Amino acid sequence: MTAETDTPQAAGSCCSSTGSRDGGAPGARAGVTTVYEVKGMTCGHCEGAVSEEISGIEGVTSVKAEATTGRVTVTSAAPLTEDAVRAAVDEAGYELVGRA
Ligand SMILES: [Cu+2]
Repeated sequence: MTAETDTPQAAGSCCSSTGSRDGGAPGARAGVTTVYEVKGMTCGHCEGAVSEEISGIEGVTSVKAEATTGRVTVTSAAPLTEDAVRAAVDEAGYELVGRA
């Protein structure tokens, strides 16, 4: 029962060592945050599975999944298509309901 999520964010640091997947625009650090509703998550493993798949979408910088609410907060450099998110959620074995 750990509440650990796999978010590679160093606390308060501007120099994270998470690699440089987006070699593009250093100005677009704020990005877009969208909350989605996902059906079927029941525990931390579910959260992890969903987070991992959505993290794989190009441009996604942060994912926070909550099984208790069914909400997944996604931050990305640019707006994502719902199809891309749906495909990722589907890949993880859950169902995207839509935007929360
Ligand atoms: Cu689970």
